[in-house]
Amino acid sequence: MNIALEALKAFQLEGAIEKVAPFGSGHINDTYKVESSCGNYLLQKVNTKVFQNTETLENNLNLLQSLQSNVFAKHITTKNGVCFHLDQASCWKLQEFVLNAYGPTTANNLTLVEEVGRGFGMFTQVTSTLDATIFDEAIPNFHSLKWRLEQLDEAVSLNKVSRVDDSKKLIDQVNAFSWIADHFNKLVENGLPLRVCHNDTKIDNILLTEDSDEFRHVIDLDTTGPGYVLSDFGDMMRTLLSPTKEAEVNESKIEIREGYLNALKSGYLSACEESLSPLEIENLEFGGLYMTYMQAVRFLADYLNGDTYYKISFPEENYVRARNQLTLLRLMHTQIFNHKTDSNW
Ligand code: GN1
Ligand code: MG
Repeated sequence: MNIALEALKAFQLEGAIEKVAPFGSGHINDTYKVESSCGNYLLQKVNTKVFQNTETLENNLNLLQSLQSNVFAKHITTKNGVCFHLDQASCWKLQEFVLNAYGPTTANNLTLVEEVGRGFGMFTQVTSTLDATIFDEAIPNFHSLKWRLEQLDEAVSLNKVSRVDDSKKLIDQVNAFSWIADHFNKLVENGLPLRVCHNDTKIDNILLTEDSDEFRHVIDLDTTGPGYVLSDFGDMMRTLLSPTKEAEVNESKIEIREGYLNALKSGYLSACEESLSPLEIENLEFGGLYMTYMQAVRFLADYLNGDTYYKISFPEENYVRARNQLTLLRLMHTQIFNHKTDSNW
């Protein structure tokens, strides 16, 4: 905790620090809740093995803040007037801890799903005035499925920790869905626009008001940058349609719940329909396949590489996560797409 206390000294905080404690369940960064005599904050230690270019993080966050929108939680700047503080070993940022708000981890009713959709829809709407090309990718190729598939191929051929034989079933399932990448490329060729995306719209990255579940802020903005609407709508489908968490050990609990997709879509479009093109609106649901597939590929590659990227809490966690994404993908494909797509799908 000492490193966190030390880092806090760099920020423009007035009150005396009373308590600093680990908070949340992100897979990449370390988060702490800070209680002080003049308010509470969230301090984040950014994983600089993953986010190697902190200048890009600073520029992208400044671009978002130039919108002066309360769709985003307020960040506290350092005494030097920047958002990110670099010390010898780490990179830190501080934001206000929003009172009477909570971050959902699963969605258990349609009203909540609609509200999460509306919140991320507001993000799409408010950022639609910005030119996506003035943002840099915080992590190069972050949502390039082509690159993610190449990474998986490499992990299979290197077989660093001898897990390939036991993962054959999942590798075959990934190969059977490779048409998703081709279909995505066709959409881009047909004019799917590049826009500013959050690029990590999983349910955990939104704050809602306690009791009323009303949208407060979109959080975890580090991956914001150029992208396609399929990413942001698709990651919500991936994390909202089933009641299960990513590492659910009981695969049979994964399901696509009745009415959830409609609620999500209606909440999302209520906030941003006017800024989307017809091609984007027609293909929102394909985003669910695209993102769930990409996440399966990423978890599986990490498992085969020996768990070097995502935090794990039990040895086979990345395998279980990849298996679950593939199960969810199959359910989406049969239940959402079979009645509305041609036989090539
Ligand atoms: C990571 O940091 P966190 O837990 O919000 C990951 C996302 C994945 C997600 C899967 C920088 O998000 O891309 O979709 O895990 N972030 C990064 O839960 O890789
Ligand atoms: Mg994140």
